[in-house]
Amino acid sequence: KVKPDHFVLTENEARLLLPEREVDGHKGSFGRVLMVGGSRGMSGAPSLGGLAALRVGAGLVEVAVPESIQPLVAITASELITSGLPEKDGKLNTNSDSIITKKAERADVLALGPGLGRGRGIRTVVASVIKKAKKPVVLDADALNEIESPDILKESEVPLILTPHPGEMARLLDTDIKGVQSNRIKIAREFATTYSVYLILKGADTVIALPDGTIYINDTGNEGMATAGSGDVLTGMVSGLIAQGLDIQEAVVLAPYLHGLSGDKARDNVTSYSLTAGTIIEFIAGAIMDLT
Ligand code: NPW
Ligand code: AMP
Ligand code: MG
Repeated sequence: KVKPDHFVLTENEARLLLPEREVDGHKGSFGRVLMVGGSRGMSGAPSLGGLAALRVGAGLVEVAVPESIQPLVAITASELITSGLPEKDGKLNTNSDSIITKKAERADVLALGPGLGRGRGIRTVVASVIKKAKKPVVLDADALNEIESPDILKESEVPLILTPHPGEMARLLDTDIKGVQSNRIKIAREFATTYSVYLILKGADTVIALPDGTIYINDTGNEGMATAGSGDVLTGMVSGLIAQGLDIQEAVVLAPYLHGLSGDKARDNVTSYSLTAGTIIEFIAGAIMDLT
């Protein structure tokens, strides 16, 4: 019997994966997300991620950003808890790593990357958090761009979830985008198995690779989602599902499905032209309603 090359999550399977809501649950039972990102000029990214985590059902989200932009993030939404981290020139400085790992101990999952910006300081922080984290870590955006060598992923004691777009994947592998796009499944599978990580390789037909080499391809979503901040929303969604106690292999398959379905509902309401990351967040509720 030939083993299938990949799986595609069906609507019924997605329905079964949605985390249960205990009727007597409190915000602690629905999980806590620590979203770390942001830099001067990119305060929106971690805020979008944090709001998306709340919309998939996380009980509590703390968004930790460079201290000078904390007030900016706080006014984006009163539902978000915010905190300031030590910074240099509007980006996290190297002293922030120990504060991040300490804060993460009180959370169920840490998301690192949206809007972080780039530079040597960020590189040091990312490496240190990967080595010291005691909770699952979702790595996205500039946290991926500042991984000096993927070998450091092997030093982690916790599950790592990576959510690169093709540009970030190409940087991680020191190759070009064409090379990534021409062989998405093979590249995703090799990376996930070599480094024992969960990999979500984004783009039309997002490829999800589990550490054992199993592949899912996501068939929800549309071109309207090629819009600033769309990936930051996915980071929040996967983190919010992990915080609620979903197995990581379930969360990495369900999050892209729900993200795409939310994007499809957003398109049906505002067109693929006018779709923005904020609209995807608005339609997470409609996507969940379809599954409940
Ligand atoms: P090209 O050149 O466009 O064809 P970067 P970023 C490529 C934050 N944000 N298929 C792309 O290709 C993020 O969180 C903040 C093929 C280009 O080469 C990050 O921290 C926002 N190629 C930071 O900005 C809202 C693809 O990748 C490269 C591809 C930088 O993130 C916006 C671009 O990658 C944003 O999220 C695809 N599907 N997708 C805010 N409001 O605060 C991407 N590429 O240089 O890492 O830039 O993704 O914008
Ligand atoms: P990022 O580039 O990090 O903002 O992520 C973009 C998000 O939008 C990812 O989740 C992509 O899978 C999704 N996306 C981008 N372009 C398309 C497309 N043409 N069809 C479906 N999803 C897309
Ligand atoms: Mg992104």
